[in-house]
Amino acid sequence: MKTQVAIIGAGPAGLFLGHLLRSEGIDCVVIERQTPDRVLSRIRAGVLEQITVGVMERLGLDGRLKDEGLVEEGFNLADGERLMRIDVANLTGKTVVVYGQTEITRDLMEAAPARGLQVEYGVEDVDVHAIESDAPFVTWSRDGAQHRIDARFIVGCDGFHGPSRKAIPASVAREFERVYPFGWLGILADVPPCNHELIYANHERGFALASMRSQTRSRYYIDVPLTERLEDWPDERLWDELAIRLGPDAAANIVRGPALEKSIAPVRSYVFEPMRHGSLLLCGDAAHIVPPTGAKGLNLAASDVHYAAEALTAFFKRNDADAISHYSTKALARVWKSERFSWSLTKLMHRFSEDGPFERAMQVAELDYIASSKAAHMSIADNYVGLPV
Ligand code: RFL
Ligand code: PHB
Repeated sequence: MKTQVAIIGAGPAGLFLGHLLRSEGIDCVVIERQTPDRVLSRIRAGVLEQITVGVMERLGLDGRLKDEGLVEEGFNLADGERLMRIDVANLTGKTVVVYGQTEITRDLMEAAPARGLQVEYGVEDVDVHAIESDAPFVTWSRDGAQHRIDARFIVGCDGFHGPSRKAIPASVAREFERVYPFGWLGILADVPPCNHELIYANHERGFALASMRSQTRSRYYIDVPLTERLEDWPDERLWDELAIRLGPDAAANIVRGPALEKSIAPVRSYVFEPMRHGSLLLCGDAAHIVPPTGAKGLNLAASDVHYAAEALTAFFKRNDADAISHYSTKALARVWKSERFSWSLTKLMHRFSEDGPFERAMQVAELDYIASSKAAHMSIADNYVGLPV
């Protein structure tokens, strides 16, 4: 098979890119290891910046997002008894939207056939070849049959564990990594949220987050040591812990219900440079991971794809290769800013096992500063709502 762009991975990055390229009349094929049901069963992001909403609008696939998404004008930081509201809308003139990653993926997946976007699910043994040439190709298999896709570019949208990044030679690559000593234990339940805006809480027993998917579906997290197992956390224990960590006001409004999903996600900061080598570009989690504090991961995937689609469009429609050569630098500039924000909010809102009284005093001083400074509120709001692309 021959195409212009071969895309590996049909998560949000791969599907966004496939749709954007098709809307420009560029040929592409997406290949995905999992089945559609498996892709849709992964419960992940929930908070969308303007960039992500904007991509859905541009594709004309924002109907359900507009109807069902919850527009959020602010969010809260809690520290013991204190609750600070960051008035994002008034400070920045912008808002974020609560709409699950699962729903975005479903909207993109369902629109694919009608828009001529070919997605091959259930592929195995994906390998990328000849990325330092102008004729790279991807090989894969399914049900014992071998397949090959010849393309002008390959885009790795295959998440943190995918094969694309590994194809870039170690001699040109740099990796930056911070692994945190805890994971996020999340619960999804069909109960109304305890608050109409998100609450990030730093309690002496640890971190907690109250989030939501809709007026009737809630998403909560706490941090747990990496040694913890899901079996240690029956629903009731998790609800009890959330009630303590989120504080009495939120606890009074928590409605408990059986878990629809419960999982522990590792917390990591990671950046791979460069995000392009030869004819291979990387987008989303394939190139970087942020800790979930601040909700930046999916949104970064959307901004990478925005730059990549722009560069590929310039190449195929105007014969202009400049944007391809600048893709990595442009994308990384925004990636590093989101990495910084996610890391600083993680440091501010979690209790680290290695920290002592000094580090806690630093957290209190920073929270005191935020409480008393409009400039600090502004900076947090500016980052939370999403930096410009
Ligand atoms: P994905 O979603 O991991 O998709 C990659 C796809 O590639 C496929 N794949 C392969 N396909 C073919 N061959 C192979 N060999 C392959 N190997 C892998 C995979 O099956 C998959 O379908 O990466 P993508 O598209 O870059 O999207 C990134 C986002 O998923 C991620 O950044 C966010 O979910 C992070 N994140 C959040 N981001 C936000 O912006 N806001 C949030 O509120 C938010 N909350 C979260 C999160 C991530 C979490 N977890 C579980 C890590 C909350 C959690 C708990
Ligand atoms: C979520 O709703 O899943 C969510 C919200 C905010 C975050 C992370 C995850 O920072």
